[in-house]
Amino acid sequence: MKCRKCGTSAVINMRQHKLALCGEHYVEWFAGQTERVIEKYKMFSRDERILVAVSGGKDSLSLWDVLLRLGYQADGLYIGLGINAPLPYSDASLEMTHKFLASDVWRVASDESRVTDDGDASPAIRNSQFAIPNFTPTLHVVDVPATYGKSIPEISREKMRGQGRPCAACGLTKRYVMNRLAHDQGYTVLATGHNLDDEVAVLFQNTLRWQLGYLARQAPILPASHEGLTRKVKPFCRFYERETAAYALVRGIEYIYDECPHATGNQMNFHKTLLNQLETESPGAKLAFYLEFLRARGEGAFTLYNATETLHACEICGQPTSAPGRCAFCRMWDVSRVVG
Ligand code: Q46
Ligand code: ZN
Ligand code: ZN
Repeated sequence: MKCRKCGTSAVINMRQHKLALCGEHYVEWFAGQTERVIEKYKMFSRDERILVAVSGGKDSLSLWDVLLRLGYQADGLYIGLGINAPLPYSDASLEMTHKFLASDVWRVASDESRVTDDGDASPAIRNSQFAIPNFTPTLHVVDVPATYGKSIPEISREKMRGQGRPCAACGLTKRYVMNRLAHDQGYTVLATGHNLDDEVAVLFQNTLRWQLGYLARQAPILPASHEGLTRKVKPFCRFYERETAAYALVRGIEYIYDECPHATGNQMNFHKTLLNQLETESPGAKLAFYLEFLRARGEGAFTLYNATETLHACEICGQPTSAPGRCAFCRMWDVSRVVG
């Protein structure tokens, strides 16, 4: 397979786009596509400070890398969940994140990092030059056990949430910490590395149960609906997982391959397997499912279910919450005064 642009050997063939590219042109195409998505959904501008949620995995580290190369002021947030059994997952993923920051891979040099209208990267991106001169990203680390006294598996066991899986406690804690830090540190936007496979699996799950409220809120951009909340964006929502993995590989980004041990056997992974079978039979099916959903959503198919709820300030931490009193986070963690 040859690169469509230069005829050298291709590193990836994207059947749904009928496009094969070599490493150099793939990295360029990937940055151009990311920029297009950011602009199409009006996610953020170069004047804003962006907080990228990083986990040490391929998606979040690739996202941080590409945003820096595109000239965005992107800092990182790593949340230590204290998941270190049976594998030292949290320790290893923090180490990968530090390694990325210490490496020079993200250090692009240029005073110009624009992507041209046809989606091609500027010569600056091609040459990997500094996107923002002298910009050094900050990594914020919030260690949950050190801050709140217990690891995620411990609090989950104690509160008996999530039928033996710590994911419910984990999701609630991560959402809270991200939002709180973004707000306290003055970030207007929080970017996550969710890829197309993630988004389609969630869409499939919500469709199977016709959870219309969830469908109404599933979007590449979720505006800050309330003071104290941050705009949430997913610039990789149109990339297949293999595309973000290929980007990390070509860019030489080291990342943690292991999934969180609690992800094994969960429903999301089962749905991903089903959807992969569909994709094999019909290349592009996942992308079409997602884009057609966004079209229907954009045409108002779920407007009825998009009610904006009245939020109250949590009496402990001040974060917005649906019911008066303590928010779900402060209740779960038995917080009686502001910590962190
Ligand atoms: S980290 Fe947390 Fe995931 Fe692990 S405990 Fe579950 S939710 S699986 S993305
Ligand atoms: Zn090429
Ligand atoms: Zn609270």
